[in-house]
Amino acid sequence: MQRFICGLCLVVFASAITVGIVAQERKPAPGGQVRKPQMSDTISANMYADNWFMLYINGELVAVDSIRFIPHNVVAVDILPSYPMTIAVMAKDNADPNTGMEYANTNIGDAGFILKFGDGTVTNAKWKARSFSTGPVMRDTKNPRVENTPIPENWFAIGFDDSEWKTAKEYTEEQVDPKQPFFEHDFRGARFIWTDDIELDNTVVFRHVVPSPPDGKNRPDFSDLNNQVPDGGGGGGPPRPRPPRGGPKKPR
Ligand SMILES: [Ca+2]
Ligand SMILES: [Ca+2]
Repeated sequence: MQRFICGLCLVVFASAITVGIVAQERKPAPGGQVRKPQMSDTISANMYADNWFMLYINGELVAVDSIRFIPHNVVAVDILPSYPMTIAVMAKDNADPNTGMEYANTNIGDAGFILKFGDGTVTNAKWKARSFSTGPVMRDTKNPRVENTPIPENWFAIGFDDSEWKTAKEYTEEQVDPKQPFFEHDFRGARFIWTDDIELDNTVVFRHVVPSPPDGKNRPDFSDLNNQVPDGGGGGGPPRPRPPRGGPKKPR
């Protein structure tokens, strides 16, 4: 009987080894194995818009200014870079959609946008810029009106053709007059940009392609991660039992 049990143990042991080998052989992912990205793979992204913006990177929505118009704020987020990196920003000045003016149609407001990423990407006159809403036309504040151009549906797409667009114009810090949060974040080397008319152009789209990391640092590309089994396996094990909702039932 004892010999029989030992024999069974050997069979089970050998089976376990075989299963282990098979599991090891199945581990590599099709198309090569990558490690899971860490926070150390991310870079910071700092943006300041006078007055509001939304940011797309490689066709995906990455950040939306959390404050519609005022107070002026900095939006700082972590991003996982992948190159070439297509950046598309829609920025808006605080302006009434019917008059192009702000503060109950008493003022022609001015605008401005600046961005810096931790890889050295900065806004400057190399970016493309186009206005899609301008007003008050001819600076006529007595009879203010706005001229709108339809914004192309795929303005944020990687392959969008902006070859006919003009480049952005750089503005000085004095011209834009950023408020305090701007000075609490790193924007060194970045320039404020807008179209040629920082007062009347109220809805503007910027586009820029970063072909490779400006700081020259070699970074893994995690953009295809969802199609690979990362190093260490893809799952987190079986799902944990969840506590019942609402707690224990009360007696009626
Ligand atoms: Ca304006
Ligand atoms: Ca403004």
